[in-house]
Amino acid sequence: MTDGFHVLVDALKLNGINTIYGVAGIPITDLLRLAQAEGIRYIGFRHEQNAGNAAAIAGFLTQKPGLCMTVSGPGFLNGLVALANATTNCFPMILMSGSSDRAIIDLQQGDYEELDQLAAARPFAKAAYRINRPQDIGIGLARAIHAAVSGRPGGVYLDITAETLGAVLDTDTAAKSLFRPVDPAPRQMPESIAVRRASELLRGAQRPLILLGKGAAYAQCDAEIRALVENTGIPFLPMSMAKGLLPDNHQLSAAAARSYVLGNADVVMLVGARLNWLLSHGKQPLWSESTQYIQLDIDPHEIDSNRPIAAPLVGDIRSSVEALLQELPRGSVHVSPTWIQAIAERKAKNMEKMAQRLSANPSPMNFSSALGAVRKVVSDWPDAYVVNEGANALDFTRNIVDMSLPRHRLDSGTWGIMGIGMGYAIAAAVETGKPVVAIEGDSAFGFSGMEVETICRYQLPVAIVILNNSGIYRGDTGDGPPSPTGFVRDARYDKMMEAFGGRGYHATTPQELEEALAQAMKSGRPTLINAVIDPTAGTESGHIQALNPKSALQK
Ligand code: ADP
Ligand code: TPW
Ligand code: MG
Repeated sequence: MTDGFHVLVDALKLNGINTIYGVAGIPITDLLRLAQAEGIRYIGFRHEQNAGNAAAIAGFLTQKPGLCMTVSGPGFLNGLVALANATTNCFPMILMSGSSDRAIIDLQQGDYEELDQLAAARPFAKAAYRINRPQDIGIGLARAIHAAVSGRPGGVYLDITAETLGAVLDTDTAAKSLFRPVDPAPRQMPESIAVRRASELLRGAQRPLILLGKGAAYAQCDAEIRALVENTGIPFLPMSMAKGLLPDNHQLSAAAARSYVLGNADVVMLVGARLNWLLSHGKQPLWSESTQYIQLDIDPHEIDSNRPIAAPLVGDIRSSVEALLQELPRGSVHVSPTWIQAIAERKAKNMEKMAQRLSANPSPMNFSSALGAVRKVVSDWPDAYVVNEGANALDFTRNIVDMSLPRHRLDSGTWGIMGIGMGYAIAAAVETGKPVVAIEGDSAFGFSGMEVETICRYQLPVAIVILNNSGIYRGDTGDGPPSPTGFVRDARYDKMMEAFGGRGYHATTPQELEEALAQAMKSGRPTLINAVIDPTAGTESGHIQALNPKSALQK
């Protein structure tokens, strides 16, 4: 005889799920112990939201669903934000939570950590299932995997009852119930007529632009995407998590001329990028009314979501890009030389302006002078992963810190969410074994800061840089009571890292910051650098101040 604990661990192993991110407790503690004993890597967190974020970004990096395990009730709910964030960002993950006694839950008789988890998860997940019997574990896991990685990836909730874990069944039935799904993320070929329509539009374009999104990064067809850009000679613009798909210093990058190219392109090809708020919904004044769009996406529902799409190309990005490469041999697209010239001029001007800001040396530091130092060290470590969140801390870093490899920039993404920092950083280090630099606003860091203990416990090569302006957007400078956005002045976040045996630095100049970060990278040890930024340096809401509602009375 065997039991649900063993069957579940066997099912995970059979499916190549070799890492669990989670927090222990009833009813999953023994499950985690058994998994670890059976060779599955277990990374234990201090809060389920961070474990969930770790699983989500593991999914983005590997194309396999990242797995987060939590206890019932509140532990499950703590993980739910991460599940919703994964779904919003199209990252494949599975949140698996143990649940209490169904008979008691359904009559609301007050069980320990009682909650109807399946119902609570449903609106936030791509799919949600419950396993009620040990002989269904194999099928339940297969359904979760299919849902997480097929089509547009997303977060899946898998409820596992305490009763199922403890239930016994004979080993023969158990063995027969387990299997590995065949081809859970099948290729989806675009229709040839759609490929021709898109190619024709590009061939007729004067001022074309390729806009790369994180769907393109997820698809892991980096060489094909690069060939498409280089063969056609079309300038490209990466969304933040698509940075590095082609290096930021690539000649065809239009990143330093962003508003000019968005406002003036005649044909824009969206590759795994949605026309959401991050692209002003394709609306004026950022965009021109006459721009025509080609959109490569795996999800047909995405097409025409914000503006009519002249040439939709529904399929997986690898297949669609391969088909376009066939239709568009070198020399078949005629990009106007004046378009290239106009972009080059704007780039040169903006890069010159940025160079001046980076080399200025105000005291205290501002975002640009601090990030000028960070930028140098990151360029010396091209295979390091960059995690980034905050408002000004996010906007300045995205523009200043160049990426040169695909999928190496992990940030607040589609929701603009705070709190992903330490979860993403831990999973990036765990999944890749590479060093991680987490560039954090002081507020952003606070949402997951307790995980510095986790980073120290597993001795991960994570260097955290806190751009510490003493508050959300800015710090308080007067003597009154704390404002809604101000924090304790002169806070020493570096001491948090020291509390758990990591290395802390306090940096007040770009030179100190650069030396500390270079040292951290060389050591590969858990490090936190408290970079002191002028509390008046930031702007409200960073670059998206216009999204703050204004009273009609003020207008
Ligand atoms: P960004 O924030 O970088 O603009 P989004 O998250 O808005 O990117 O868009 C990513 C898009 O990529 C989603 O619409 C998703 O459906 C799509 N996508 C994800 N994976 C693939 C894939 N393998 N093939 C095609 N499209 C994909
Ligand atoms: C889960 C709202 C957006 S940005 C931000 C908050 C609280 C923090 C900005 O301060 P920080 O950066 O990190 O110090 P900086 O450089 O501008 O000072 N709760 C969640 N998500 C979001 N986006 C918020 C609140 C917010
Ligand atoms: Mg701040």
